[in-house]
Amino acid sequence: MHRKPFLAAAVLALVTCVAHAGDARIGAIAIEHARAHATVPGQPVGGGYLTLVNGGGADRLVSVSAPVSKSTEMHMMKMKGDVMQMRQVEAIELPAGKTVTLQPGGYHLMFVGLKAPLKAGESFPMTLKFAKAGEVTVPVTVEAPGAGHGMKP
Ligand SMILES: [Cu+2]
Repeated sequence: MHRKPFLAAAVLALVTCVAHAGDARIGAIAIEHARAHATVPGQPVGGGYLTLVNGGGADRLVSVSAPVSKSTEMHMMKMKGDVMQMRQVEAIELPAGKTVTLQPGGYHLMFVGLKAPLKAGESFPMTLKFAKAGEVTVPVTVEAPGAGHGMKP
């Protein structure tokens, strides 16, 4: 008799844990852990990271925008000899059924022309546009660099 309410509470707790800030979904694509690194005053650009889980057919991320900067670019980091180089890409391919992780050292987003420093603990909306799935706006959480998920400074 007392078991049912307890079970319901346990399930609710589980659901709350799984869906954390920075998550959204559009069609078969799940956007997980959208985050940006905090910046210091005067820093003109900031980095953005997220995980794209594509449960459907091939798609591509074709544009990104956020109100925190003049523009938002998609970048790829690559080693050229022993120098880390960054270049802008037109789109990020999402192969069918694959997970693509945007993280320091690989694909990432750059908020170019920041209007104000990004402060840890704050969040802002970011709109992602996929060629097939369409547009979705996700909340981005600002984290201190190296706060568990990023590259060490
Ligand atoms: Cu970059």
